[in-house]
Amino acid sequence: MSRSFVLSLVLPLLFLFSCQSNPEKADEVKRKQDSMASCEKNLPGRFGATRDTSTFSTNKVDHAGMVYIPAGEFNMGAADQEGGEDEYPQHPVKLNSFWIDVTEVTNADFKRFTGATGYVTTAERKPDWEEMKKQLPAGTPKPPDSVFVAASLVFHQPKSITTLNDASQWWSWVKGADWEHPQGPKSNINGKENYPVVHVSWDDAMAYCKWAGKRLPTEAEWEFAARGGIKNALYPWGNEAVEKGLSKANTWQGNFPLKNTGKDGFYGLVAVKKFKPNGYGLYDMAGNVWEWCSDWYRPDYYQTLSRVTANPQGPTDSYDPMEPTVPKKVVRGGSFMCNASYCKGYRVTSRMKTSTDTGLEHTGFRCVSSN
Ligand SMILES: [Ca+2]
Ligand SMILES: [Ca+2]
Repeated sequence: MSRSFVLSLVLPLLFLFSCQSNPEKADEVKRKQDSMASCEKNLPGRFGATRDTSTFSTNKVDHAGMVYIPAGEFNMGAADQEGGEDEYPQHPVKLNSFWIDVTEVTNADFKRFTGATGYVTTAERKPDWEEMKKQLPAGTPKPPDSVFVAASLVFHQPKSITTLNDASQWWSWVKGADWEHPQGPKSNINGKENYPVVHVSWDDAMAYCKWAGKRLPTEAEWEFAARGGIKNALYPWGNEAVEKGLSKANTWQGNFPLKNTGKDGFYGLVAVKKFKPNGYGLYDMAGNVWEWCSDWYRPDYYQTLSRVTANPQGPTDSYDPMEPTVPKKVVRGGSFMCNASYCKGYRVTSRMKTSTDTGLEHTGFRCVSSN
């Protein structure tokens, strides 16, 4: 069964918006409205059940490859006018100290994990209709069995598009795509040991963190770390626009998604540590891959935090107005596909959300530990 069938099956059930941005003021209003949705909204999730990891042995955390972030207080959320509605209001947050991985978790890291545990990722398993039903309107008929194949979402650069509001024009549901085959069954990760692992669902990331004796960062920890100790900057490196001066992050240059000039040196994913780290010594907090956080996503969460909040854990439930039936977790930092004309995910305050069972070619993670 073709991927287009799967997409045509699922996509019409959902709303099609984008987080397109535009420097023109008239479009800015629309951008802010659209930013309530996500850059990858309306794409099919994996609809898989969470895997039982209770039998995993948990390692003692190894601080090699991590940095210590001292306890502190900061203003979380956007102070400028460029953010999506979910980035406001800015509010004071106080955090305990923690350790965080210097880089995104790499393929080599993830291979050690699967080798030790035999873990099979969500993308490598067939979707489960019983789980899928929960995310679809009542009465949706069961698709043919041929739809239920192990697959994941792969980016392809289209020759033309009709609108930026339909992400299915550049995302394909590819049978056999997974972390070891990022573009499909004929691709591999040979020589890409230091690339960030991708096609990992939130469940996969949680399983890895558990095995490593670590955990996923809260959204607040992630933002605090991304800011690199600079007060109220827009990006991990400060306030200079990503396009100005030396390349600062692996993003997209040119007219997304039709043309990527590769001015930053890289068209797609790249090995970690190719750009200068931020003030805490953290690499790729902007760009390369989006990074899973532990928090559920709600666009109104910041509105509930008016006073100084200590160690916020996110809302108790998820709500994405664009896809109310689909539970979603926060992802942060943007990816190699982010561009000012479409989605400034590399802003330190930019929030995006993805369903917990979805793997994508541009989404990975890094871990933290409290001690
Ligand atoms: Ca790039
Ligand atoms: Ca990143």
